[in-house]
Amino acid sequence: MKVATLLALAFTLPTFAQTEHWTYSVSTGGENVNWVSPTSVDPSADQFNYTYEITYVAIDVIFLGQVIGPTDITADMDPALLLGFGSATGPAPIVMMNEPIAADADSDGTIDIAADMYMQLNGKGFGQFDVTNVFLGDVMVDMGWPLGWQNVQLDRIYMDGYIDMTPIVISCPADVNGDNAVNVSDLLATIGNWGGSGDGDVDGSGVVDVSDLLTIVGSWGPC
Ligand SMILES: [Ca+2]
Ligand SMILES: [Ca+2]
Ligand SMILES: [Ca+2]
Repeated sequence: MKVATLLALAFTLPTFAQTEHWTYSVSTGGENVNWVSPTSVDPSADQFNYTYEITYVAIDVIFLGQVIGPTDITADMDPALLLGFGSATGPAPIVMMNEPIAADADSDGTIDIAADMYMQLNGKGFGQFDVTNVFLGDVMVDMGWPLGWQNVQLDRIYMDGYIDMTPIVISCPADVNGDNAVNVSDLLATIGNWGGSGDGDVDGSGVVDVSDLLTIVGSWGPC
């Protein structure tokens, strides 16, 4: 048991590639947005962990022929739309967001703003943010004293944000200690952590048990 414990301490976790942090700053006056990240990650990774956030939303409006803005409306947005995270099985493409939006911000019974928001890691490993079918209508806004509430035309919407993407490569899950071979060391490690979680849980079921042992035996040899 003591040997197995020592081995367990020496084990390495699956290879976590570096997280790519991609920032974007896009806007649309009705035209499509097709943003693509400047760098890519390995599209063949086994798993992708991601976080995306839209950190800033602002609008320009037209009132009496003048463009007014941008006005920050981030705080008025649905937080569930602005922030998302998850984990998806590779290979890419994976879809992070697929949201058709249609809002009646001034509650007058007509849609003021609509768009299809689509965020993915594309098949080549690049982050992609597409905003299509953009509709900018008119909306009642409080222009402040002395103008008060006025009907204005939405002219442009701005969105800034980021995507964090971490590709995870598990080249040989039964290789518990990461030495590129499945052998007795991996077997001992698994037995040493029997009934536990983490090291030796090669099938990712959350517990180290006989199915992990069978997987190791079935993957015996070099990776
Ligand atoms: Ca409306
Ligand atoms: Ca090994
Ligand atoms: Ca297991």
